[in-house]
Amino acid sequence: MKELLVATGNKGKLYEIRQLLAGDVDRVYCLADFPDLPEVVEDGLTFEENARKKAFSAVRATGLPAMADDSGLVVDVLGGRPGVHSARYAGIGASDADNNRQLLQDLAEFSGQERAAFFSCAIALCFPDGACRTFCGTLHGMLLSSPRGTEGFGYDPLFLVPEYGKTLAELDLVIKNKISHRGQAMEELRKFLCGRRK
Ligand code: ITT
Repeated sequence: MKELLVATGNKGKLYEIRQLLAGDVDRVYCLADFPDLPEVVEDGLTFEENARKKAFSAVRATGLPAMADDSGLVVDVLGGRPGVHSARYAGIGASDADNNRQLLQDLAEFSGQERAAFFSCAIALCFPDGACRTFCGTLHGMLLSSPRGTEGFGYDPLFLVPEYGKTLAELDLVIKNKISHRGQAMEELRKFLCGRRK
């Protein structure tokens, strides 16, 4: 693919997506290249809905093909929260540290299997002609009661991947990108791009 706008304001996501796109797109643009794009209200009920909203808004404003990622953490014992509200769990403008603190507080009374959770990611790839495809991925794990590790972003320091005995913030990005919700969705997207080239 010649050019693609990655429509995310989240630096952690952008870094991961750039690594995952390496070699598949000649020119990757990001939102910093288009400072005047309109804000998107993320009021969809699903990750997929929000991803499409963000990607289409970027396509309309720039005329470029665009992809957007909507993702979050889903915790059964919290009724699926923070879910689509993961970025603002502790309130509008909350930092990753604020959200992690909120999560630990809400999970304080739960232990063992009750602390199971999964990350979910939907990536929408939309084109100026109105075509749009979405790709999804999930990663299951357990939530710790204190943070571990310094890599990654968001809830990574609390999210233990049992197969590795490490949190996502303790894993190398190469491994995170191989197993993560985002990595899986991007793998599907790359297969789609590969199919279009044939
Ligand atoms: P954009 O909408 O601009 O892409 P955002 O951070 O607002 O950025 P989302 O609405 O999709 O994005 O919220 C995703 C939140 O879910 C993110 O802020 C993290 O708190 C969490 N999250 C998603 N993927 C994650 C990952 O791989 N590791 C840790 N936390 C993650």
